[in-house]
Amino acid sequence: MTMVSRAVDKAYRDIRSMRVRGALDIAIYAAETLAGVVKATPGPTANIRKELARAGARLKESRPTAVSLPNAVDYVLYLGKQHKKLAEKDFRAAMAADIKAFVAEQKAALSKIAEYGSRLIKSGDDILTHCNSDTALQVIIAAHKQGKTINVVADETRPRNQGLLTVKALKKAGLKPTLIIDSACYYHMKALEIDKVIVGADAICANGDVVNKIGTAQVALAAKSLGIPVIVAAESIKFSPATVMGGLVEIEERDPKEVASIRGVTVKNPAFDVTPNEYVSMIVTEHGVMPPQAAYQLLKEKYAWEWAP
Ligand code: RI2
Repeated sequence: MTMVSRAVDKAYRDIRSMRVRGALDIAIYAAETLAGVVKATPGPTANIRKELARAGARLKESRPTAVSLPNAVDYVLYLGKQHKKLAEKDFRAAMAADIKAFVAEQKAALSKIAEYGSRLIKSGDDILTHCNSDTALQVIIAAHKQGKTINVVADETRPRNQGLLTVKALKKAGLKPTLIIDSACYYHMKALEIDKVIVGADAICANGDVVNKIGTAQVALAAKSLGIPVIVAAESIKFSPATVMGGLVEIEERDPKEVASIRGVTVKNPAFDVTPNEYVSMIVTEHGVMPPQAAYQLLKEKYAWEWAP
């Protein structure tokens, strides 16, 4: 194994094992891994591009659902195509600068979403969140930093209990979160008079349907029945250009052992579900707050490079 393929293999395993997780973080990690490929692969330019394509394909295979991952990889490969006429040294420099700019753009998107999303939160709000979305958390933390009093309820999010990461992060930020079991969502929505549900996303489809951690659709359904708005916080890197062409987002099926191991019992463990757009009140992106039905428009504007000949 070469040094390059060892680094790509490590990134593949880090994402697959969820050592690095969260839709935005895996996109950034993939882009930075590809920057490393550009730096370490011997020239000429055509050879670096060949290695990039190989590494990109491998990284895309690590997890199937969060569309931010293939979007980041495809963008880096597109950059490679844009710079293909450059000689080796210039190619490396241009790619390094462009990938760095891409990563900075993703981080700036997160800050913008925190700013826009925080304006939707009022002092005194009771908020429920599901799983562990850094983007949703940054919205809540930004509102907290503005001095608003917020009560946050996080559900456990079985089977990997990522709600625990959420309450720890909120506690660290100075909030006093409440942890509940997944099946107590509806109960607490009523009992605590939840004002808003705020979640992240792994993929947003062209029609505004939201793919997020398993259980999100149930939470949204319960919220809808109680008239509670569901706010999705997601960078445009999580919008799926493939769905414009009729593609479907693959739902990751994880090891049943994460749930239980009982001889003779079939255990199913899908990691994500699809919340239909009618259960989503709004999506907060770095381009502003929009209804889910505007996803198509954002995709057409933002992903023109995907369809470029
Ligand atoms: P951020 C996560 O997936 C969760 O489903 C979370 O809601 C979503 O990605 C977005 O995460 P996983 O990697 O990018 O935990 O907002 O399976 O952090």
